[in-house]
Amino acid sequence: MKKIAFISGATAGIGEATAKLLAQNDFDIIITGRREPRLVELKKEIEKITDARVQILCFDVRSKEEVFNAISSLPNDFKNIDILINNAGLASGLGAIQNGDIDDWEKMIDTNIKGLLYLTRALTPQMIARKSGHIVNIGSIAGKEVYPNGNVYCATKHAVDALTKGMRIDMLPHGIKVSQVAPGLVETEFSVVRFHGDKQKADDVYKGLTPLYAEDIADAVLYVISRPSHVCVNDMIVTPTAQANATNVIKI
Ligand code: NDP
Ligand code: 8X3
Repeated sequence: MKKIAFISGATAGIGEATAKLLAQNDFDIIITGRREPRLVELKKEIEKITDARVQILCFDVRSKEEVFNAISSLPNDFKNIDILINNAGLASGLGAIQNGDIDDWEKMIDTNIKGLLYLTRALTPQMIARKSGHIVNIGSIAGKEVYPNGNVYCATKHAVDALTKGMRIDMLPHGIKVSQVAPGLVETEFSVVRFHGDKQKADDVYKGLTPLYAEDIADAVLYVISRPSHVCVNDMIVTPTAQANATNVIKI
């Protein structure tokens, strides 16, 4: 029987690439996000090229009611989730704290921290009951270091870093692995979202370097979840070769 992977934020970027790669590597998948048409398209595309079973759940991770209702609506043959990939997240805005937009702050805190917590709370009891499971949190280089104007986004990713460590301790007696993959610059819809739809500003972030692509992080996730049962990758920081840390990037 195939393992079941639950991927939050599969309508774009890292989540979408991870869904495709896992489906091609013998996982059944649950794909989630707010944009239902994209989930429907992705399911069709994956079912055309693999024999994976694909289940769609459309909800907003910021709403605990939506999260818990979505999980309890899963059909019986999708209820035993082996792998939770907490990927849904965003940056909204980039600016000094004194000029910060409080709505942007709340969006990031509610999505990146509270959404991850709701999903983890909803899905760990069945993992504990089966004494098996793996949680992979998508953190960031911004969860390891702070960069100018990154303030609240960096804080949310530092929270993901801390939660990953805390969750690993809590899950230890239950035989459940907890890992983090922490990427540097990945060219996805991330910067378009950060700059509220300003495509030009978003493109400038990656201009002059070869960034990571979503597929590179999907590959890292697949590596993390396909280790033997006695091996747990705790943390994996992945940057483009042109990036040494959160602030040192070589552009041509
Ligand atoms: P994208 O914008 O391409 O994808 C973000 C995904 O998150 C979408 O599927 C989106 O789905 C989902 N999402 C956002 N908000 C919500 C919400 N409220 N409810 C449900 N789903 C939501 O960005 P990335 O693929 O780059 O980002 C994925 C993760 O990787 C994020 O956690 C991000 O912080 C992290 N990351 C990204 C880096 C980068 O440089 N790109 C580097 C380091 C980490 P929808 O809008 O349909 O709901
Ligand atoms: C996304 C990477 O450096 O743009 O988490 O914040 S960065």
